[in-house]
Amino acid sequence: MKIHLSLLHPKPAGLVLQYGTAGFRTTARHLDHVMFRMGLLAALRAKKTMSTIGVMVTASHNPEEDNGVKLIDPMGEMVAVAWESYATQLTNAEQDALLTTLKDIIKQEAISMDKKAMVFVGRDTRLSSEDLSQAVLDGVSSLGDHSHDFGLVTTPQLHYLVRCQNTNGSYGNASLEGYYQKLSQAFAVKLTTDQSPLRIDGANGIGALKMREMEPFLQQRLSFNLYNDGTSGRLNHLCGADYVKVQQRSPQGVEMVAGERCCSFDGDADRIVYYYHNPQGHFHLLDGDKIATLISTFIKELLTQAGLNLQLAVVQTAYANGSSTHFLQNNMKVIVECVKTGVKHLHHAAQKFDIGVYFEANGHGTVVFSDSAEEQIKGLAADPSLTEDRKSAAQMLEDTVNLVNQTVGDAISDMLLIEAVLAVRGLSVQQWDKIYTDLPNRQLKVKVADRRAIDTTDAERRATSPAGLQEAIDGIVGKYSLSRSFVRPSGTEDVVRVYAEADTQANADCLAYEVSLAVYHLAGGVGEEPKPLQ
Ligand code: 16G
Ligand code: MG
Repeated sequence: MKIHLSLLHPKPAGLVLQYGTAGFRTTARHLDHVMFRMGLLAALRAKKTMSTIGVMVTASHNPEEDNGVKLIDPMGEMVAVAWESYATQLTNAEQDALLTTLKDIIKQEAISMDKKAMVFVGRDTRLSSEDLSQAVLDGVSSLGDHSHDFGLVTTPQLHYLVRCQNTNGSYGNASLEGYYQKLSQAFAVKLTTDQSPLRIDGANGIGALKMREMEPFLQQRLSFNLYNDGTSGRLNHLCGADYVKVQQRSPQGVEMVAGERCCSFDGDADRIVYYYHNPQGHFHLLDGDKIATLISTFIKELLTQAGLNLQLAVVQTAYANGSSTHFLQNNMKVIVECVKTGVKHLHHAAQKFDIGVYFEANGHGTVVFSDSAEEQIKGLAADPSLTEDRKSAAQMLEDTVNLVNQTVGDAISDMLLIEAVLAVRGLSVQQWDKIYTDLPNRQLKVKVADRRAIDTTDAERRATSPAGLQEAIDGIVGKYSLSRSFVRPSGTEDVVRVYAEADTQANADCLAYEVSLAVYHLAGGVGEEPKPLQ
């Protein structure tokens, strides 16, 4: 290894960072050495798996000044959990211990160093991303390995490219053109003429750029207007999926017209939420739960129509609105599974089924098909003996398989699928919204001295420590109707998160406040005591 190259990307002594729920994420100033070292680690992972590995430089919905990095495994999924700790070790090794740490990993994983590895690198539109991705490339080349710099891409595009490369093109062509072609061909629907143009908030990020790039491939099959396209506004500032979801309001820079549907991407385009204003100007959000319901209902109906007996499940987290879970289980009769927060948990749970639809309420999600489900769908779509009805359902299922980015949640692909479902079913955004009514809910955060004081079980729905906290929450929840509340330590911020839902907004607010207070008192709250919401 040309270890001297690491001196060009020195680690600030004493700085300690943790590979969090979705990789490293912090102020861009602290990330140069991290990127170099993730280049090293990606090359090792590529040697170990004898496949191409991806490194995406992005801090998603965080402010412009931050940055981060995500590692992508051979099939386009997030890097294996066991390697997250190597990432942390390598990042935190002081300069003089870097080589030893690297050698330890090589030994522990019995990596043969003689074969050349390939690493794909991509980045978002942040100012810092160009230099930081150069640091990744330097890391790869210091081990004598090869890299391909895709430059500006969305996170899901890089996931797609990695999977294409490792499946010899059977998933698609490993180029951006291949991505646009695959998706636009699958988006074969003729949109009904009464659909107004979709308003897309690009969060002033990479998603906007890539929508522009995709436009010619869609050949006017989707009529859309792009806002916050990065030409003037700041990345994620008062716009984007996270802002819209958390603030429960439309982003700045988007002209809202009553009844017309809008959607927002996040800063690296792996999340999407929809929304509209009703005639009174009230904001209505269609989050990941609404999206999961729309997509799973569509797939379930197609399976029935096609006469295919495949097991369909929806995977959610504790944040899923209780109404959505109730609707899916009781009305749609689909299997619903609840897992811990974080895309990797949802993705793995979804892979256990023939067809797994997973979404976090925040708008990150996709559909995964087992190999056998894909084969059955493709076989049926090509069967000449089918009745028209079954044939059309089978073909629509086949288009769905090709339209979704099965590697990870993808705002562009999700948007096209949603638009296709709305068009095929002739649904307006209001009709989609009415499939079920969300329970009013509230999310709060509480600062505590050490958030590790909180331990949870049952997919984060119950707290096992500190002692007495769960009993306190149960007592408070019991005072409200249709109520539910849970607390969990954040994986991305130094806070404890509180979620509450109840029959009315006022009750959800009171419940969230009371539970916050219990956390504050029982889990070592610091700073000001939580205050009631007005
Ligand atoms: C990360 C996760 C997201 C999760 C969020 C929770 C990925 C790619 N992203 O952004 O899925 O919802 O963390 O944040 O896994 P929290 O732990 O701070 O609540
Ligand atoms: Mg994101």
